[in-house]
Amino acid sequence: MKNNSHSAAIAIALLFVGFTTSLSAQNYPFELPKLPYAYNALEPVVDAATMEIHYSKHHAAYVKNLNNAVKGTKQESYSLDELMLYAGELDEVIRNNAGGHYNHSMFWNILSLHNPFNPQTEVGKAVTGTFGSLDSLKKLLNKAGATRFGSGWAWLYVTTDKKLAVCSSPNQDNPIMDISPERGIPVLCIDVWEHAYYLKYQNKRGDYLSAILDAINWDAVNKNYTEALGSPLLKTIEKETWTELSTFHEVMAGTFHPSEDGDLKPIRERSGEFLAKAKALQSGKIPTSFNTPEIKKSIDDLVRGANALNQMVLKKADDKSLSKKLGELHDIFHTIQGLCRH
Ligand code: MN3
Repeated sequence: MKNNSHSAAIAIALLFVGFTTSLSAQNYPFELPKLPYAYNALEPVVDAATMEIHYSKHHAAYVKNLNNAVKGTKQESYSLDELMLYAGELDEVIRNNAGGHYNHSMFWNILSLHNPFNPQTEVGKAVTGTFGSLDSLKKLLNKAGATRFGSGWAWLYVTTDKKLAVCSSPNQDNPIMDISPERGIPVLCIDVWEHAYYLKYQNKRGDYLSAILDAINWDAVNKNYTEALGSPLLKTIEKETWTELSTFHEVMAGTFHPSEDGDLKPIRERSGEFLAKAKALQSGKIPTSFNTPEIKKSIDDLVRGANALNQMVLKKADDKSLSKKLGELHDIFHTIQGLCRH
């Protein structure tokens, strides 16, 4: 569960760094973005009829269904980023349509017949450095799209280590989503749903992929790439994928919040586990952005405190002292975790 403080924290974070990517910062009611070109602009790679149906029917339906699903729910206060970040907790209708809206909005923007690959740009250097050449990247994207069973997407995305990587996703999922096995910020996407190519290419998904990979707007991809590198969303994903932190967080939430209501039974039962999870946090790999002297010190303090807390439980300390100690540890934890989502 979560409260508005989390939304507020993200909003402030976005404001603070001047991250104004219109798509990510979007809130309910969501709107169909204007198509940045005419329906026939990508002929002969994408025929005008496919483009018109894809944009004005399919994408428009994702936006409409998303708004209908969100209306009157707590998710009215979520940004589009948050709907994807916490997709696993949300209604499947919201997950599918939020993904559909985000994915198609990016897709229209990264297509063009007039903005070829430039090895001198930031993304150009990263593509060459990571994959060896544009051709190697195209082969990987082609394979990712061709081997995705059923409907889905092929992705080029920035990982939490700020590297480029390729993956595919089913349905309308994408790497921002918490349910995705590959996490990061997408910079290029290819729709491999049949509705994206069937009129012109019929069942020949490989032909469609080869053609569309030659119709990428590399200026737009470069912009997506440089924005992704500095995006607070990437740091959020980095934190969310810090396994030892979320495991510790689970024990903290399950013991501290009952103690606030005067129930010390959970911490009395779980103080050993609490200490073990704090030690796991200390010995595990700290993600790059969080690997600072301050956070390392907080983790050390947390382990020391968890040890003391465990000793107090073993010596059957009274509720008041246990509650005080747990409160101190919760404060320390928050210097690592930032604002809680519960
Ligand atoms: Mn589509």
